[in-house]
Amino acid sequence: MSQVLYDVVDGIARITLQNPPVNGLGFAVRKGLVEALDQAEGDAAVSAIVITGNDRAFSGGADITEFGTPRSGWHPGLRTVIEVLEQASKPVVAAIDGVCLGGGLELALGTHFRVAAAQAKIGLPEVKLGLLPGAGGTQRLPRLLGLEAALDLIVTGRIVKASTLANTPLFDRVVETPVVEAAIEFAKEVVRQGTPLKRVRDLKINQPDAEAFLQVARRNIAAANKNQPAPLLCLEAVAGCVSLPFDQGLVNERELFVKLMGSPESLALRHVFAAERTATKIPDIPADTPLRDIRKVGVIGAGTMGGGISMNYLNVGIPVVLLELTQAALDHGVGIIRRNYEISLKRGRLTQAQLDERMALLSTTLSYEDLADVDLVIEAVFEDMGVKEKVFKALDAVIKPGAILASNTSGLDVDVIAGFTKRPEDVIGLHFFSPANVMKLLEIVRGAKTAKDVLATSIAMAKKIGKKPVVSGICDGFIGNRMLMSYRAAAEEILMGGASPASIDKALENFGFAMGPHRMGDLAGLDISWSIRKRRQAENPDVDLSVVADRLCMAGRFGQKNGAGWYKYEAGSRTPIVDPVVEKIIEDYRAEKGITPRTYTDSEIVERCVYALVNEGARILEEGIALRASDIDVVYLSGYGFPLHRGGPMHYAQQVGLFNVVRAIRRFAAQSDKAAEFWQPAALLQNTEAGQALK
Ligand code: 3H9
Repeated sequence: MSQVLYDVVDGIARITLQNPPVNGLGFAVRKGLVEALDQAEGDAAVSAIVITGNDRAFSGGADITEFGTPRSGWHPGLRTVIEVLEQASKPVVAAIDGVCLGGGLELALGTHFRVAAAQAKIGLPEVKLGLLPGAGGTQRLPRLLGLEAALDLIVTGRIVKASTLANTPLFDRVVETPVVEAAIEFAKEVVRQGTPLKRVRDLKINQPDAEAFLQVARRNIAAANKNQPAPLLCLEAVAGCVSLPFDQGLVNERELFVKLMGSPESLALRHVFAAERTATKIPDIPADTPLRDIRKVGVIGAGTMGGGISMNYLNVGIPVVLLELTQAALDHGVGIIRRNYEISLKRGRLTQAQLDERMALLSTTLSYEDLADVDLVIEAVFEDMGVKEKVFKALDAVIKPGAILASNTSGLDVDVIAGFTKRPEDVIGLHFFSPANVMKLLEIVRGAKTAKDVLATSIAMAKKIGKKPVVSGICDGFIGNRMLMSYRAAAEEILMGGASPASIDKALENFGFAMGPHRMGDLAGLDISWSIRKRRQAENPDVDLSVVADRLCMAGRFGQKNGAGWYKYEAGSRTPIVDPVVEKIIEDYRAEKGITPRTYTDSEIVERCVYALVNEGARILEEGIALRASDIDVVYLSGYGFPLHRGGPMHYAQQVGLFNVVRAIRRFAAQSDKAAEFWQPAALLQNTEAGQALK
């Protein structure tokens, strides 16, 4: 089927892009567009041309799936297409609805006139893929919006509604009516009135203080984007529209685009884009699996987690019934939800009407009976199997058939939990991360008996509430927390070997982690992992789990919450201060174990911690707990602060080379007997041949 349709309506040639899902500008579209333009130019009966897509997409930009393949270089390239339409002798009008992004917007900037639906989504988001607009966007958009507004859109990649740009020269009309009809009417008007063709390249940028403005912007952008080259190169490309003639500005833009296309940062971001979308596809679940209807949600537990979970559903207009054991706990939980919304209100992210609407969707109860009609219930109570048993038995007794019963457990066996009900096929794990209304990751834990439509519905629902879902099998800690345990164990080994908490944190923060493990531990609360370790030790008394962190907890140091953990904190401050008391605890512990401390370089610290993640990730893959290496990357990027520009631990390992990773792991194993088992390289890492992708 042709990806570009051509027909003529009342003397106006209509060229319609038809390349689902989002009219990516792949080779067939580019070629089809030029052929259609040539046809229209050669047809004496055609007086003007309208280019359009559909209500989902005018175009989502260059076809990302072509990147890195020969097709991306096949002629005509996008810049040629844009040149052909800009030079057309007949008026060309873009009729824009749905998304008009990246190369899609650049295409529209090459037309002589633009008519947009008010709801259309406009932007140049290339920067989010580590790129810059490479088909004239950095030269044309500033000529229409001015330097400042254009630079902001290009550097942030922000997507805005066409209605917000209605009074700018970007659009000739912004309409509420069907956009193609409006554009055809507009084209006829242009022909009737003999309106001269407007070529954006001919416009002048009138900004006398441009150099000074760019200088300030350059400093700010460089400071805010230490690990990403794209934002600064976006600025350099835009700067060309002030300092260079149009065609040279295009050449400069092209050179910078090519440079970014080959950068490891862009490779990583493009990997993440694909990984997040692939994670929602489950091999044995067809895309057209009928979903269960979720109109009302129940949440058990009004603590921080239950409150945060509730907000996700309230935010998208789904009523929530919150259940607690006491009225006081309910009042407290509802108070926190309201306060969170009030903070958003103060920051201008929410209107009073939206706040009222969301709070009106929230109801509370002390009785399970009131959950009878919910379609999804999520339990967020204490992590104890006995407590879960009580909750799930109670739910099983009252909830209507066909409802989904979910546990927010962060590590307990979902199959055991499902076994507390007579409907294990309806049970699933929905592991939210704290704060649950903010954090994007949602681990969806598939039990042995979880029904396919329960899983499909959970994934669809996750997307609806703005989460990044990743499906995990059952094991202690699922994907993320299990990897975190290995990461922490590696950090502990370094700590015991002689490094300080602050030096470990610094090395990992320089690598790009949002926070080193000790600062992170203090933020999360050391008592939480202590209680998990105690549970593990009780389950398996032979395992020696004693770690320095236990000593801190025994000394009453639980982290930021009580002003002392790995660091100390002054009242009301979150700034970590190195504490000699902690140094003494560590030194005593090393002495007890007969360890002579040594020094660690930053790169050894990073290698040990990151390769521990990679090794555990590979085991998780081998065991089938994660479906794909890229799923593991999504987990660690969106839930654990792994540096985005490195694409996740598994992507990073492949960039370093699995051979090199395995070699380093073997070196660590050789350094002590105790370490040998921990540092046994996963078979998958050893067996994946050079150059092959981890799957
Ligand atoms: C560029 O334009 C370079 C130029 O400046 C210079 C060139 C010389 N191509 O996100 P969704 C697929 S760089 C191909 O789930 P949503 C996506 O993979 C590009 N496919 O839906 C998914 O496939 P699947 C600049 C694309 O409604 C499906 O569409 N453009 C493209 O939540 C649905 O996607 C961008 O950076 C594409 N360009 O969001 C825009 N885009 O169903 C990137 C999407 O098989 N895209 N797909 O999983 C987006 O931001 C979002 O996908 C969009 C839709 C807002 C469009």
